[in-house]
Amino acid sequence: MFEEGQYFAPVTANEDGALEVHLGADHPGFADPEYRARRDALATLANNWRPGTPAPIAPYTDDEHRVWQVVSEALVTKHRSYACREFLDGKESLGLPIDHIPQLAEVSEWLAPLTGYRYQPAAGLVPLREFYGSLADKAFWSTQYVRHHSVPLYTPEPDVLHEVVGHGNTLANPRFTALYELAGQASRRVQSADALEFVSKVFWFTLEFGVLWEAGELKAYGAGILSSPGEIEAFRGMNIRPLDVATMGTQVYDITDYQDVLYVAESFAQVEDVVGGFWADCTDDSIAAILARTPAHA
Ligand code: TIH
Ligand code: FE2
Repeated sequence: MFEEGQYFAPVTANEDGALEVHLGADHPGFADPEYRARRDALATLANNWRPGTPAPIAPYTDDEHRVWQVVSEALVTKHRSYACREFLDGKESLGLPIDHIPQLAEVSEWLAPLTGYRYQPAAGLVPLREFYGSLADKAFWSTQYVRHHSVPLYTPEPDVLHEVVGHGNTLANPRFTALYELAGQASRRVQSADALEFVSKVFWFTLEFGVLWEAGELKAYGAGILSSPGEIEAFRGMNIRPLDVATMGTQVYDITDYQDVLYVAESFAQVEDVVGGFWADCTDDSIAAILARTPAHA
C-alpha cells in the first residue's frame, strides 16, 4: 500500500462522499478518462470499508483482468529464475490465479490457514505508523486498483499486482510473515518520527527490495522487485552492497525508478538474524545511537 516514502496520488472527498484520485500529469493514466473513473470508483469503495469486515468486492473490467494476466504470465518464468526459495514456496502454497484478478477478500481467505494475514483496502495514503503498525496485527493495507495497461512492466505506484503477487506470495510463508510482524512491532515500539523512518527504510531495502545469495546465484526476496517484470530483469546489474542495517536505515532512494542500490544477504537466515534481530529489539535510543554515528548516504 501507499506508505509515506512511496509514490502516491492525492485523494480528496467530494460533498457526496465519493473520492477523487488526483493523478499527476506525468501519470500514464492521466489522459485516460475511463481509467481515472475506475481509480475514483475503487478509492470510494475502499473508503466505505469498515474494519472487521472483509475487503469489498472490486468489480474489475475485462481489460483490468487482462493486465493482471499479462503481468502474471510474464512473471511465471522470471520468478522461477530469480525469486528466492522462500518466495517460491509461498507462491506454491497460495496458488494465485493467472487469468483474473483475485479479490482481496479471497486472498485473505487463502492466507488464513497459511499465516493468518489479511488484506485491508486502502483508498489512498496510509500514514507510516498505521501501515506498519497493522502488520503487527497481521493486517496488510492494500491498494485495489490495477496499473495502467500502458505500463505493465513497471509502475512506481503500488497496485493490486504489487500487493498480491509481490507481497501476497510472501505473506503465504510463515518465515516471511515473522519478519513482517517484527517490523510491525518495531514500528509500534518506537516513538520518534526519525526512528520510525529508519525502521521503514530498513523495510524498503529488505521486504520491498531485498536480494540474497542462494547457491551462488543472486535472487530477489523483495516484493517490489518480484511484482515488476521489468525490474526483476534488471536487479542483478545494480550496485549490490552487503547487508547492513545502519546503511539501509539511512540510505536515500528514488521511489520513481528501478532501485540502483540494493543490499544482499548471504542467505534468508541472515535476513532473519540481522534484520529480524534489529526489528525485534530496536528502540528510539538504539536507533538514535546508530543515526549519531552514520551520515545519510545520497
Ligand atoms: N514497482 C513495482 C511494480 O512495478 O510492481 C511497484 C512498487 C513496489 C514498491 C513500491 S511501488
Ligand atoms: Fe510494497
